[in-house]
Amino acid sequence: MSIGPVSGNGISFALSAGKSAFWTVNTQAAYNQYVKLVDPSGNVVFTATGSGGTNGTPNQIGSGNFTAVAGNYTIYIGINNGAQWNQVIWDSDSLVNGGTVYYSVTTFISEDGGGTDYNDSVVSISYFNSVG
Ligand SMILES: [Ca+2]
Repeated sequence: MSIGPVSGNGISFALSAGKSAFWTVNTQAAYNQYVKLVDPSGNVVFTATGSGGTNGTPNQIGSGNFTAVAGNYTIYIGINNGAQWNQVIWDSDSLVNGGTVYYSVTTFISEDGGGTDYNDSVVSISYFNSVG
């Protein structure tokens, strides 16, 4: 089972310190989606906004990378610059072989309205265990 549904008004989670994390946000929604990631010190790592993709091909509204630090990150997922918060299902998972973690990803999917299909935005934050 995954976590949620929970409000997108601030979800706390941790990343492995020192990893080079890369993120993407995709939408499949008519409403203007809003995603903001805040680091443990309160600095905004990224903000992504946009709509589209309702034809079935998700619309990527942001991507990038950052170096993860220790502590809890907070992600906000909603619409219209945070005027309303989406319902979010999320989880972290790793690809492991022989007891070694090679790759980890935390994924958040959200629902922005009265639907129940959690297909309005998806955020992926992932990293290889090794750099280089
Ligand atoms: Ca939906």
